[in-house]
Amino acid sequence: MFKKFFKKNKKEELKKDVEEVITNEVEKEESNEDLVSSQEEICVDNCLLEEKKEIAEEVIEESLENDQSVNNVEDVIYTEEPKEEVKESKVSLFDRLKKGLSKAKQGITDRVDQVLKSYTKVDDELLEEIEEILITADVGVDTTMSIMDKLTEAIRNKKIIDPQDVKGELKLIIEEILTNDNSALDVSHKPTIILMVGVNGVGKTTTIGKLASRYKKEGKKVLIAAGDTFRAAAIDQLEVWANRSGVDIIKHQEGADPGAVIFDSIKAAKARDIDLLICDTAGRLHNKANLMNELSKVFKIVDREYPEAKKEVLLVVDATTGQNAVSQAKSFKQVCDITGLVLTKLDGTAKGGVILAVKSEVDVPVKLIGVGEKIEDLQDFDAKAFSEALFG
Ligand SMILES: Nc1nc2c(ncn2[C@@H]2O[C@H](COP(=O)(O)OP(=O)(O)OP(=O)(O)O)[C@@H](O)[C@H]2O)c(=O)[nH]1
Ligand SMILES: [Mg+2]
Repeated sequence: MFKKFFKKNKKEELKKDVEEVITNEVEKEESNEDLVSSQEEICVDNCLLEEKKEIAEEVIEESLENDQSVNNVEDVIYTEEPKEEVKESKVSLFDRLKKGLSKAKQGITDRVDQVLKSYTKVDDELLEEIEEILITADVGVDTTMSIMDKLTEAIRNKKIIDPQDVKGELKLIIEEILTNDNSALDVSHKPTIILMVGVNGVGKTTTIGKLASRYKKEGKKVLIAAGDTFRAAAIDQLEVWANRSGVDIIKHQEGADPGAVIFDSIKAAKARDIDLLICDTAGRLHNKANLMNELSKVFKIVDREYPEAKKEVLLVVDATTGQNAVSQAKSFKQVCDITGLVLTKLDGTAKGGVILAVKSEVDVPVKLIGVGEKIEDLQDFDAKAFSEALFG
């Protein structure tokens, strides 16, 4: 009894020591920012430090369990290296994001850098140039105006006189616009149904394939529904993704009623005790009104037949279409209860600023971003990592 109490106290004490060493390391890392490390390196290093902390805590726990003493926590922290694959996954996710955003970086931050370098003081002319960059990067007029108001205010309040300090402020404002408490795609509820909507060609089917594969790997029972019965080959295309990710698909013939496909899929999901049902929908019908009517019917069926499921309606928009993405989001919002946005093809455009316009003008959180065609190129949206990648 006494021994147990002693062990518990010792464990808490050692964990506190670990926390202290790691916090010091993080602070050291961040204060080095301008000298030796890029933002990217800091972010990666901080992930690794977090990993080191967890490993050290595990080692301490195990040692105490086996009655081995731990005299120096630093020895544990610096000798136990994170596993290679952990290092690899943390590094490559951020690298992928950075690589995927390289065009957007050229279109926004590299241009801002050039402007800031050519000025010796912060004046109206400099601000006008930044405004122009934002507009041409598809940030949208309203959002640009709001960013510029905030930037001017920050410059005034913080008495910024060096053009180089403007970049940091701009980064903070952009991060704030993109931050949303609800940005994580949460599929932990059982069952969850995801309805993927959006006009043709934006990346709905590809995103479904990527998500199915991700959640299957996480051990979930996933089913996909071929709700796009309009476009020839849409069903086959989804089936290819289903086979690739090893999940089942419910499909009807081309031209069938999409409502019936969704109805059958829900029935199958219940019978097979599915965790996650992901439904494809058509991107194009004979006209826009038809498309919206059909979607409304599908939503009614879901509400009626699957009330126990948590519903996620993800609107997919293609970043390369610029301001069109904003108008699409606005019209879909009128008929669908959109719970999140998926912005695809960010890797293919220098005008990545559209993410700001969509987020602030439509007021729906961006939950996922596509930065390439590979499965790993669909990432959970993280405002901080996004702005680090864009500005770093
Ligand atoms: N570069 C890049 N390409 C992407 C991304 N997401 C999707 N694509 C490509 O975009 C094209 C269209 O994708 P689909 O998934 O077929 O689009 P959809 O919305 O299902 O289109 P419809 O079925 O016609 O309504 C494909 O060639 C995809 O490989 C991305 O994040 N980056
Ligand atoms: Mg499709």
